[in-house]
Amino acid sequence: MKLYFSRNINPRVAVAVARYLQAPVELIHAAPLAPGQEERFRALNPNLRVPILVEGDHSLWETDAIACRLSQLVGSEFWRTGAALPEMIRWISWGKGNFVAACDKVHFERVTKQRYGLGPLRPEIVAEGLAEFAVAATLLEQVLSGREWLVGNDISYADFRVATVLPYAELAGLPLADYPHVSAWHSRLWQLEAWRDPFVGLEAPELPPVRG
Ligand SMILES: N[C@@H](CCC(=O)N[C@@H](CS)C(=O)NCC(=O)O)C(=O)O
Repeated sequence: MKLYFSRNINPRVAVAVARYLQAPVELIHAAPLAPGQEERFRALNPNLRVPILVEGDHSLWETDAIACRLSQLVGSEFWRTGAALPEMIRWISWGKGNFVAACDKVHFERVTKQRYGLGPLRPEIVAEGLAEFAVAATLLEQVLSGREWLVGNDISYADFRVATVLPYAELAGLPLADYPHVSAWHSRLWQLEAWRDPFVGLEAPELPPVRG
């Protein structure tokens, strides 16, 4: 089984899941948008994005689906299967539309665009993202003041998913320190090598530097 990844934010989550679960996958760096790669990767993912999990002649894309499959493969409750499943889906869904979306809006302007030369930073979009970050982080701060993890008493995929952009928080200038419970939660995640350094030992070129 092969998991194609790059060092960008979504594949980072998928690799972290694979490592955390010690899933039996071969981790292979890929760049589906690079010249000459399109034809090969379009067959695996018509969106030309990573991560992609290839199992026999079946390819699965979307980080959440891959996390679900890997957890299923190793028989873990990291992806909840019982009564807590709706709760986990709630956080994945909220994260995508709110906290991760806000982080990503700022990260895209300040980091992704500057890495790949995708045009000048738009200050009004950064301001909008920071305002949305404040709203979402305030909610998260309240929730995490009463517990260590988002779902029940143990870590779940929801923690990885909601934290998608946080490894790049400093680079993106996200004011995480203003939210001590959110910071403490991310510090707990950071204690896991799989989250802190998912790419350790892998052959994978560094991302282009952030310019400007
Ligand atoms: N919704 C998809 C998004 C996948 C995506 O946008 N992947 C980006 C990285 S974050 C990508 O493949 N970019 C090209 C690359 O990294 O080479 C998911 O959750 O997996």
